[in-house]
Order: sequence, then structure tokens, then C-alpha cells
Amino acid sequence: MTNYYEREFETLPREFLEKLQLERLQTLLEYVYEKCDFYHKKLDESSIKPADIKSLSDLKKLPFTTKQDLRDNYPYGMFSASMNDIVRVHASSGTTGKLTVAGYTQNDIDIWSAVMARSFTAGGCSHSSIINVAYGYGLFTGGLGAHYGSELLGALTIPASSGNTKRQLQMFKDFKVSTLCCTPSYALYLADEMEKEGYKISDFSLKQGFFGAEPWSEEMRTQIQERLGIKAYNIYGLSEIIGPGVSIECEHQCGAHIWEDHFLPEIIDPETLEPLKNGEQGELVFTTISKTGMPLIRYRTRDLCSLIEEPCECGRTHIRMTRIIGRSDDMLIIGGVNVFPSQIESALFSVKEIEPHYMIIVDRVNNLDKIEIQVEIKDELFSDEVKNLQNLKNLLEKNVSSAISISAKIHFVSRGTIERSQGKAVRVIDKRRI
Ligand code: DLL
Repeated sequence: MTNYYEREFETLPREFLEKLQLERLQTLLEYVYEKCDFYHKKLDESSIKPADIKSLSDLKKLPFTTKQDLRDNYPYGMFSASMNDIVRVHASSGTTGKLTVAGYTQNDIDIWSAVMARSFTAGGCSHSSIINVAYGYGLFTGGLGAHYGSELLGALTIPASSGNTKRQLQMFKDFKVSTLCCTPSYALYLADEMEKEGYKISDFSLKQGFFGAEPWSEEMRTQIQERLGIKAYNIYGLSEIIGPGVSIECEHQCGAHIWEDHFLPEIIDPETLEPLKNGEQGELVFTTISKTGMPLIRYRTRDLCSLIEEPCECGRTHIRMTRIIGRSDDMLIIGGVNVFPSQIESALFSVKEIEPHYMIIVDRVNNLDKIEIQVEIKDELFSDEVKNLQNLKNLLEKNVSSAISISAKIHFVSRGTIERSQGKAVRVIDKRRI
């Protein structure tokens, strides 16, 4: 039997769900038009008044919002609520040094906790679950998002955060953890360590896991499920929209239900920006229709997928999305951290000895993402003292790591080693087979 956290909303017949969506959209448009200078200007520039939106199909008349808009209005310019009502911020990497900031009112934290509680329930959790949150706590939304949802559900919540793998395994056993939340690659790393440390599946009480924050595949699901003896659910989200819990798979594991009473999805062609039909692959766009802190209209996620409208056996009426199959920009996700090549480039070029040729090589070794950067340096530097070369390497590694929040290995190569491109420079080799 299917369990729901908010049955009434989760199984609302489409007709009523769409009515609710339209009402919320209209209220939201009035709200942002009045409260947020950015949207007031943007709607005026598009010659649209909130009252012009009379049906859900009018959504396509509204202008898009992009990550660049968030950057241009850094840090608080996209907020609609007054600063006194903002109770929390989270942030993720932007395309340059600037963070992409998201602001939450108490209303937004409550919605987020509820959609996470719904998500946990969709994957078979209840108040008797023991949920180990091994997503990072901090500006990243993974840790606190899962934490608040788990507590609202009434589950026992372990704020383990990421890392310290041996201790995590010890806790799985001693604390009788039933549920794991982390990136899919960390789940496989945990499975490796589990075997190395001599644990067996039967030492644990694990039942299910909620994995996301980076792309993964059905092959990875099979491995995680077999090696940890659990059901592995795909959880999706992004900080700009709310964090994890924008969508979740149910027990049927056939696409992730988008919590459509809060987040209105569309798929567009990333080139023409025209809306595509359900089933067609394109870029996912969201309008948040219930948040008050930083509501976003037609936010371009850059994530590529398609929407599945066929009814699901679980009885939830909310549309599903397929796995993310790529991005329409150059963002990389390395160990769950969003990284733009441009961030690495500016960190490298802040040092004058560096030639303007480099290559970022991303690989997955023992289920952990590694990043190496080959950098050309002037030939005379190779004949310099080893100590100086080492200092330069240390400095670059420090600069890059602080720019992208994860450590990277620098490897110097001599002039002309990195292949010159005839057209668009190729700066990234991603060797990961996901
Ligand atoms: O990664 C929120 C999150 C935390 C989701 C924990 C799931 C679990 P950001 O740091 O803002 O937020 O990164 C958002 O990560 O646009 C996708 O490109 C990618 N992403 C998130 N979940 C998935 C997933 C969090 N299940 C960006 N599959 C998004 C593929 C994902 N990509």
C-alpha cells in the first residue's frame, strides 16, 4: 500500500491541481510585481501585467530568469520578501567567483521541509526511520534540506554530514541506520569501504537511500542497490528553486514526481527557447508558485530531461521527469559540487607565470571524483629550482581549491603540449563513466 505524507495534495486530480497552480501563479505574479524591483522592471519591459496571465498556457508569455540574473543582482536583489522576513540563505557556485544566493522565509523553510517529508515518504520512510544525512551541511542545500524534512517526518535524524567514512559505517551499524542520504558516487564509495572494512550487508539495517545532487545512471542504481542491499531513489533539486525535494521517485522508480503544487515545470528548446511537448527532451524550466523569499519565474535550470505525463501506479498525480541526461551549459558537477571551468580559469590566470593553455581532466577513481589540471608554463621555469616550481604548484592548487571549494591537482606541462583547437577551445576532458 502506498503511503503519502500529504495525500490530499499528492493525489489531487489533475483538473484541481491545475486550478490550484493557476491560482498560485496569479497570486505570485501580483506579489513579485509589487515586491521585487527586478520582476517589476522585467514584466514592464515585456509589456506584461500580472492580470494578463489568465490560464496556465499563458505562462509562455512570461520572460525567463537565468543564473546571470541572479549574479547581476547579487546578493539580495532577487528577493521579493523584505530582509526582515528572510530567515536563511543558501548558495551554490556561480559562473564566476560570485555565489548564486537563495533566500528563504519561514514559509519557504516550511514548504521545503514538507516536500522533503513527502519525498522521504514516497521512498518508504516514516517516523520510525533512522535517517543518516551524509550530504554536506552548510551553504549547500543537501544537508539542511534533508535534515529539516527528516525531522518534520518525525524520523530520527543523524546529521552526519559528508566525509569520515569509517565513522559513517560504524554509525550505520551501531545506530541501526535505515536510510542513507548522500551523492550516488559517495554511496558507491561507502560500499567499497564497507567491503574493505569487512562489513556485510547483514551487519546493517539499511532499507533505502536518497541519492542526488549529481547525474547518475540505472547502472549505478543497480550497483548501489545490490552492494548496499537497499532501494535507491533519485532525488533532484537545485538551490535556486528550493534545494533537494523538487522531485523524487516513488516506490515504482520510473521517473521523479515533481511537486507540482509548488514548482511549475516546463521543457523548452534551449536554442529557440520555445516550449516543447511532454515527452520531448529539452531544458527544464521552473516557476516557483508558493515561495515568498525568492520566487523565480521561468527559471532556466540548464538541466536536460523530459517530462512523463502517463499516470503512475503510486496514485500521485504529479508529473514525472526523467533522469538528467546533461546540461545546456558547461557546468560540471564534481563530487556533488557545481564547478564552472571559468572559475578555474580565473584562479589559474591570477598567477602571471601561467600560459593561457590548460586542460581540466575529471575522472572517477574508486568511486570518488578527482580533478587534475594540466597547465602550460614557460619553458625556462622547468630549469628553475625544484623548490620554486613546487611553490608555484602549491600556490595554484590553493587558488583553484579556494575558487571551486574542492581540491584539484595541478600538473605542469611544457609549452605546446596541450592540443590547440581549430575552433572552440576544448578545456575539459571528462573521463567519468557514469
Ligand atoms: O544539488 C540540491 C540537491 C541536494 C539535490 C541533494 C539532490 C540532493 P545545487 O548545488 O544548486 O543543488 O545543484 C543543482 O545539481 O541543477 C543539477 O544539475 C544537479 N542535480 C541535482 N540533483 C540531481 C539529480 C543541489 N538527482 C544542480 N540528478 C542541478 C542529476 C542533479 N543532477
